[in-house]
Amino acid sequence: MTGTVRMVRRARKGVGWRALAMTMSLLVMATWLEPSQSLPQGAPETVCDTMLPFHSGGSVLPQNSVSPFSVETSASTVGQGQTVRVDVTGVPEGLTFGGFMVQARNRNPPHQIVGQFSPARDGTVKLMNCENSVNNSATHSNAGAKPQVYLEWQSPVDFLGQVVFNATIAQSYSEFWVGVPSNPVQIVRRDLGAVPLPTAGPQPAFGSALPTTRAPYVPPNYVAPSAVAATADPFYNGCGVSKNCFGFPDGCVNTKTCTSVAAVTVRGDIYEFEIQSGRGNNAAYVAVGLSDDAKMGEDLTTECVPENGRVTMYSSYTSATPYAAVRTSVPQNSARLLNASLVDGVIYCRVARDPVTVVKGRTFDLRRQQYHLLVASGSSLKENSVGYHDIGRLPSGKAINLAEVQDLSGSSNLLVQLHGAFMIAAWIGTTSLGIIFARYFKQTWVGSQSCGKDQWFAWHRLLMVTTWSLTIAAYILIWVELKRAVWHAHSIIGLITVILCFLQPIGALFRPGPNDKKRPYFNWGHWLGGNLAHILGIVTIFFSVKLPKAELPEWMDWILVAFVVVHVLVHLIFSITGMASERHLSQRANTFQMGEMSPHHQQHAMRNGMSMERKMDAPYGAMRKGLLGVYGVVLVLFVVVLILLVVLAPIEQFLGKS
Ligand code: HEM
Ligand SMILES: *[C@@H]1O[C@H](CO)[C@@H](O)[C@H](O)[C@H]1NC(C)=O
Ligand SMILES: *[C@@H]1O[C@H](CO)[C@@H](O)[C@H](O)[C@H]1NC(C)=O
Ligand SMILES: CC(=O)N[C@H]1CO[C@H](CO)[C@@H](O)[C@@H]1O
Repeated sequence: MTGTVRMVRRARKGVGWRALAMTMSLLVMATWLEPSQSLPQGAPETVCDTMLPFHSGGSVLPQNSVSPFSVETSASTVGQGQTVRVDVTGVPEGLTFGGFMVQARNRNPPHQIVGQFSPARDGTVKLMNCENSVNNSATHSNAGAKPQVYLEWQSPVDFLGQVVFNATIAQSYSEFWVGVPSNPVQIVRRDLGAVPLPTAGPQPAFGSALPTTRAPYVPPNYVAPSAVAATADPFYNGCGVSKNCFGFPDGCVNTKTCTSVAAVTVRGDIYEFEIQSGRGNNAAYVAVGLSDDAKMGEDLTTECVPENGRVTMYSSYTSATPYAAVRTSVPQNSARLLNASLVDGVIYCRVARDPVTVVKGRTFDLRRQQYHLLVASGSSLKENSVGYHDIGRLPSGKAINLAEVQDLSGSSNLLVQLHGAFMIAAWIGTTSLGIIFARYFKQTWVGSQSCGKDQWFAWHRLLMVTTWSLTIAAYILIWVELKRAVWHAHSIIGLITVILCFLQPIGALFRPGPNDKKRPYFNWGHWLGGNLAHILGIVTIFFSVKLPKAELPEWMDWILVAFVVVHVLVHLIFSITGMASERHLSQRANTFQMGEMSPHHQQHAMRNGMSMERKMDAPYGAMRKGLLGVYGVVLVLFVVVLILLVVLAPIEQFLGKS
């Protein structure tokens, strides 16, 4: 063999080296392809490892171009110990090759060779023993030109995960490609997903090199290997080409990194749904829904749930209030589970659904109607149902005819997020501060005015006008989003808050003068309305955490509790300093007994908080201002964190849960 290489190398320098090399190529290939001839113990470790045909020291290098040959498998999922057909073919149909070597390797480190090729009945395929295992690599026994080779490979019984068939294919002596990969094949537990060899199309005797005229076998979802990253998840094969794919977070189909993803393939009247949960998010179920409004409720869903070591499929009909997915209302035979697997916590299933299903008198006709796709998954189950979709949920932005393959993006939650953000800014932020100004700062900054009004009043009015505007805007936004009234705790208490808030400034506009007899009624009513609205507003925000649409984390409750604690503490401190300052004031009044005012007059002035207090700040003004400053900063922090939770919802997608 060394001699041959030296001859070739020498010939290379000559003018007619190519012709000579061609003549030699058969001989050289035979050396490589017949390891038993040159090396009685089988191919050396180096060939098993490098898959390079020649010990040429680099004189003939593999081609850098995309291989014109591809390695295709009859299935992308196979049970342990079961058989898959592996085909090596030219991509322009009929392109022939002389030599090849194929082995299946674990797609993940340590990338060991796995499985076993079955011996060919007609002897056209030679099997090799690499890494001390029997028949785990295949090469061919004659170097004659062939358009394709069919191999049969048995998956190992002690392996779960993805394997890739890796091939070296030589078109001629000087032109060969190394590391030509197949699409990954998932090996799953046998009881969960076993894919038989395809029955469609001619079933050639395996292991045989066929005559040039035979059409190559092309799997239904064939994607040229060069178009698929070697590390790609096979779920995404054919997305946007032969199937509609949709998942969350939005845009994840393009990056092949979905937390949950669904795909629909339509072949005539066959509606096939695939769903898959993400790696590492411990889903208890993954579901795909058909919805005509992109909102939760009245959707036909298909759920895949691992139960007792196997994946089971259910159909449900959802309702939004109360949030539920009910199995009893859907005929469970309207869909059939074709395949399923659970590997490393990743749920996968493939389901065929009837084109027409009637649920509670409502017809889901997949041929005639358009639907939003809805993907959801959660980490818990309920009795005879699935738990809340805490891992995530996303409806597609538009309704589609399922048979029409297109790019789908998620529906925007912008209006809900603006509603939540505005309400938080208003009821956690401006209202809290505005109330503090009105209650504790009437005797601070006395004499200094802003726009002809006392400081406290100017601030109170500015903050409350902001609350009012944000609240009305947020209410309009949620109406635009929902286009109808909904009745649950959040919406009912929220509506009362909105009405109270709406009325407050109208009442204030018509308030009686400061010395009017009816003034105390206004003061009392305005105080009650304002504080009631504030309390109800915060309660409403507590209820928003439970809304499916808001997609908020449950621990947001703790941030709200922290806010309430801080707010109550601040009230307490202001009240205590207020009482202290009052005592101080009455002492001062006593020392001025001999002053220009009669004691009676002084007491009267104090009780009314009028003339005297208007002239100068009450004591501890600096402390009040300091506390106000600190509270202002703390409020801004609360508002920013809560708004981020609302705007980035579901926040889990940013916290590494996906
Ligand atoms: C004081 C604060 C809040 C008030 C007064 C309020 C008020 C309301 C009202 C009145 C509705 C019902 C609208 C209708 O019937 O058409 C509603 C719905 C809604 N609100 Fe709020 N809201 C507040 C805070 C929030 C927050 C912080 C969020 C968080 C994102 C939020 C999310 C929602 C959602 C998702 C809905 C629709 C519920 C559904 O789909 O059934 N709200 N809100
Ligand atoms: C390995 O392949 C050879 C033929 O190449 C066959 O005779 C032998 O039985 C196979 N061994 C196993 C364990 O399948
Ligand atoms: C295929 O084998 C070659 C040579 O051993 C190696 O460099 C390459 O990484 C392998 N590719 C895959 C997908 O396993
Ligand atoms: C476990 C399971 O449902 N396996 C199925 C996989 O799909 C083929 C058809 O494509 C069925 O025949 C298997 O029963």
